Amino acid sequence: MKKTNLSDHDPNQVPSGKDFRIGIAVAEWNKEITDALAAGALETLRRYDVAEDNIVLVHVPGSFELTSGADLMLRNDARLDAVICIGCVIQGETRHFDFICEAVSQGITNVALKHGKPVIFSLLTTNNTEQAQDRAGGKHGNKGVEGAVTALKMIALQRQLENK
Ligand code: RBF
Repeated sequence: MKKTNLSDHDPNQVPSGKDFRIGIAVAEWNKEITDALAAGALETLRRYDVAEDNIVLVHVPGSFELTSGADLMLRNDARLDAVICIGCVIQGETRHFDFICEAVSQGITNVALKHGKPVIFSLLTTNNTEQAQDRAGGKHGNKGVEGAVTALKMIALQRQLENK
């Protein structure tokens, strides 16, 4: 499976992550998909110079836990500049899909505002597995790559605005 779609972003527009420290929270539900998204994010952080020691990856059971996972990471590691939340919610026959998607999108927003740091929404919300595969290294690229690029851009913006 192709893991990146680098045409999605212009490398010249991506800041170096040389002194950035970035967390990645990965949901274990739909693991084949979330592993591919995480691989895309990791590859991208390394490509833009984030040091191996400055990438902190944890797993949480499901996407619903991404919010508390990100909060725990930021509370316990003051040096983290951002957290990328990776999950995949696939529509089923019951209403769980709506509840999980709503909780995660709202939850991630709250965690970002509470800590004053970027928390990135790399959550696939699809009708079926094929749509998820298409976005996890398939024909629509890899949303993990985009999540990593977004984290780098948001950290750079924060530093620029805070004059660090
Ligand atoms: N977590 C996911 O990351 N993706 C899913 O597609 C998903 N589907 C679920 C369907 C049902 C009916 C339930 C009860 C949970 C599902 N979860 C899914 C797990 C959820 O994110 C969380 O881990 C559990 O609800 C425990 O809080």
